[in-house]
Amino acid sequence: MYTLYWSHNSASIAAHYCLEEAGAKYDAVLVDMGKEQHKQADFLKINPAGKLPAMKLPDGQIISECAAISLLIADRHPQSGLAPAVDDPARGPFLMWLFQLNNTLQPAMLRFYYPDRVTADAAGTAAVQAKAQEEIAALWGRIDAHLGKGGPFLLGDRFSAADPLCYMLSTWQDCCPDLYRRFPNVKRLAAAIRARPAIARVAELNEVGPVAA
Ligand SMILES: N[C@@H](CCC(=O)N[C@@H](CS)C(=O)NCC(=O)O)C(=O)O
Repeated sequence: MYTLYWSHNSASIAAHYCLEEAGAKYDAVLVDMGKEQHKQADFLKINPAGKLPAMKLPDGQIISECAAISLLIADRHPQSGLAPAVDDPARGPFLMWLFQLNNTLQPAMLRFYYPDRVTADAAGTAAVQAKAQEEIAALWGRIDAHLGKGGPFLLGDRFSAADPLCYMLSTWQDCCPDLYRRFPNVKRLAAAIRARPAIARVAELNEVGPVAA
């Protein structure tokens, strides 16, 4: 049994989607970011970084980082088809998308949401956000162009654990207003993911406000 520590509309959603898609047995423990519970002593014992998601494995180990959790679930539940096998030609593109989303797009988003962590100049946060928005739009533009060549998923017609991560990030639109109008192939991916029954179950639990897809 896994234990996922989650909060509404946070980076826990992608891991949550993968658990549900895999049909894994898990408990979901709400750590309400709206109430700053992720900075309180109880949760800091689980993840000293005070960030979500975190997941306890059946052997008691705790792991964080939504892409790492997603990949671990995929590897431990191969019947779910969430990840191409290590010798599958699709494994390389799969890893590339998973890492690019987590390592390039998401950090640009975090610069937008936490600009005061990037500059010591309180007057400089608006410029940090403007630059982050530029980068985020350029990254979505490249993802959209890739999806336009095939899709609806990042690996073409093959769903993988990279797609829920992409969908999750596409719902964070404060940093990229009007994303689905500007990037219609991302919108198509979002609609295809949101239509999956396992995703819908988790999305309904997570969504605290309207999320367009
Ligand atoms: N790279 C990490 C990012 C985790 C992250 O920044 N999560 C946000 C919620 S979306 C958080 O916990 N923020 C609180 C903070 O940074 O203080 C991941 O993918 O899991």
